[in-house]
Amino acid sequence: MTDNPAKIRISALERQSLNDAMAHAAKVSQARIGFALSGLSGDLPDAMLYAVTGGKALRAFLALETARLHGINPVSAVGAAAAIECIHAYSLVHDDLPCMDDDELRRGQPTVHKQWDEATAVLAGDGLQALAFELLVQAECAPRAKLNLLMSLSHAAGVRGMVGGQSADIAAETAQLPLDLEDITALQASKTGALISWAALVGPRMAEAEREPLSLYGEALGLAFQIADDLLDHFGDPTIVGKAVGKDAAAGKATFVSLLGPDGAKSRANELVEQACDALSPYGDDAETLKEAARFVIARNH
Ligand code: GRG
Repeated sequence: MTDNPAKIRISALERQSLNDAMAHAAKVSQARIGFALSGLSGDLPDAMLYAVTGGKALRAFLALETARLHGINPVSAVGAAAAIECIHAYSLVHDDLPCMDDDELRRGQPTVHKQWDEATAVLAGDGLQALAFELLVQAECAPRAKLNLLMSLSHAAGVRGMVGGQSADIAAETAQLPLDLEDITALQASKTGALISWAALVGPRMAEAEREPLSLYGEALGLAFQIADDLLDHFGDPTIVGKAVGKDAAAGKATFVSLLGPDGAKSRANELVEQACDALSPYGDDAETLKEAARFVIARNH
């Protein structure tokens, strides 16, 4: 995990299959984080590395693939891919804590506070959040593009995005608010959609290009992803999903499945995937791997 990703061979700007592109995104983003932590030892860096290992690396893939679509040198985009995986991993570590979802399993492994302790989990999340911005500062792009990436990531991760959405979710659950479809859509767009949308905009932001097509793609993808997550919580096998399931229904939470029913949720997810794929038409055949990713997001079993 301490390889310098600049030395990892990254294929030129050719399109790869989704499987290969996601495996590659996981490898180079983890290597970049490992390199940033090299020379450190102890529970904290170990817990940070543990937290960024074993996921699908969907967000890193989106960052690298949209950068490829815009002709960005892959080595230049690795910092952004690693940054978004750090923010995502921190959110999962904190979400699993006893004061939030109180989960013991994540990606089929003990959660960070179970493997170490709560203090280490809080600090590993904090360390990953700070590291994300360090990695982004080191990304290779024009100063104005970098400022845009930094500002938009702080919006996506913060009170206007993921943290704000998580807070609204907890408040609604605590007060047993009867959320409707519009409320849930807005809440999830912040809680899970904002990071996915940010990742999908890495390419046009680095290239200072038109953002509209990938903005539409990211929004539809983020919502489809959340509906699929609700369906996995409803129907999924915990040994395959890698975490506890059935928690939303047990807590009486309003979700896309409780509001639309399982069949309604599946057809809404299918519509969103179609919308996401349509948004990519300006990119032609070169966007086929991003289309595959949209179809994967609702077909996945973990
Ligand atoms: C605690 C600040 C803070 C925020 C938490 C995103 C979030 C907000 C909590 C995660 C809760 C959760 C499981 C939401 C469902 C969507 C989601 C982020 C699923 C996990 O993402 P994947 O499937 O994970 O991309 P992997 O393991 O593949 O990286």
